[in-house]
Amino acid sequence: MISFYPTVHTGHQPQGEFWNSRVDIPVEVFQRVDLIRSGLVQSGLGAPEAVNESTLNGIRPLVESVHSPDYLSYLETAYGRWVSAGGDPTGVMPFVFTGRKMDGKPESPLALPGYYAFDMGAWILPGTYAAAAASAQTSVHAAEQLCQGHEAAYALCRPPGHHAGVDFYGGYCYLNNAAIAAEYLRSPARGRRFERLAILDIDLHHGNGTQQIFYQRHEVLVVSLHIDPAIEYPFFAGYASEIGSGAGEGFNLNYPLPGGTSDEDYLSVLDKALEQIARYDPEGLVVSLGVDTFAGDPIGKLALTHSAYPRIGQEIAGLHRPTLFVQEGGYALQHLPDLVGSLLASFEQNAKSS
Ligand code: Q9C
Ligand code: ZN
Repeated sequence: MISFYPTVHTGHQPQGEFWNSRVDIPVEVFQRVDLIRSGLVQSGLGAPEAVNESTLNGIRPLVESVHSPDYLSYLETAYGRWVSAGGDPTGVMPFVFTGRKMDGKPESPLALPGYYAFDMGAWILPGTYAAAAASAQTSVHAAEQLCQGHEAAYALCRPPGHHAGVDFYGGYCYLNNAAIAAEYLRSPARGRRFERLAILDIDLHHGNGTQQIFYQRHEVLVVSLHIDPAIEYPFFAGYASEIGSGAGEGFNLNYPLPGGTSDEDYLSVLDKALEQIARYDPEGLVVSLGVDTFAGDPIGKLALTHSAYPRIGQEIAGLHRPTLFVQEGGYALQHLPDLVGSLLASFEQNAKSS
């Protein structure tokens, strides 16, 4: 399977994440990229191609069809403004929040993170914007391959994207790579077009950013399987009652899962989700591929075993749609090569043989 990875991402290495009254050791580490790269090779998928861009040059209008220009220029300038205003060089992070309780828009660079971030876990460092831009470029390179006639492609994105919305960030995510790729597929610079699209999000966590971006639209069906937000991050979105609104009503489907969900239970819910996607009959599919559903994941609470992942790949292949895989989470470092590699290899095998 043709695949791509970003080279400019190691300048983004937050030293921590606020969680439960502590600063936790980060799990979204730069080593994830090289580990997954080796998994692709070991699984016989071939080595991914390097993406060397570190700006949004060439894709800015596309990215602005997902994120607001105001938000993008904030991300780009946040670290410099923070430090000039006396912010601690450890990283840009919010400590007073807007939202349901207050909705002013401050100008202080020390307050702005609380306007754009919804949690204290996605710090902004000097290299964060370049890394996020490189990650978005990676997803676009992979999407291009579908427009040029490939049946599948994989974007090894880091940082991940599905928690980032039109003008907010959080959950290790700054730019929504899957949403950007989806917009590219819907109106490519050249080649085949995929106007009716489905996004299937199988990361452990609910993709609240992706949900928000497409909530009022029916041309992109968003379907997500994730741990019940009543018990796990992101807590404030991902409930089954969130079905889309306006023209998008009925085009957002959430499947919250109980803690400890097993392979069999997960696969039967995935089956239902795929049936819904088949009914929608999209021209193409974008998979937000997180493998933090694995039992051994350090922050996960589902109980999938290794053998679930090839089965997931096989089930997705059964849709018979041009498919773009975009990497999201997954933090069990020693297992990442196998989890990602086996899912993609099984997808490829089953897509060919049927
Ligand atoms: N101590 C993604 O998987 N914090 N984001 C978990 C860790 C937030 C996950 C607690 C998890 C965000 C892309
Ligand atoms: Zn996740």
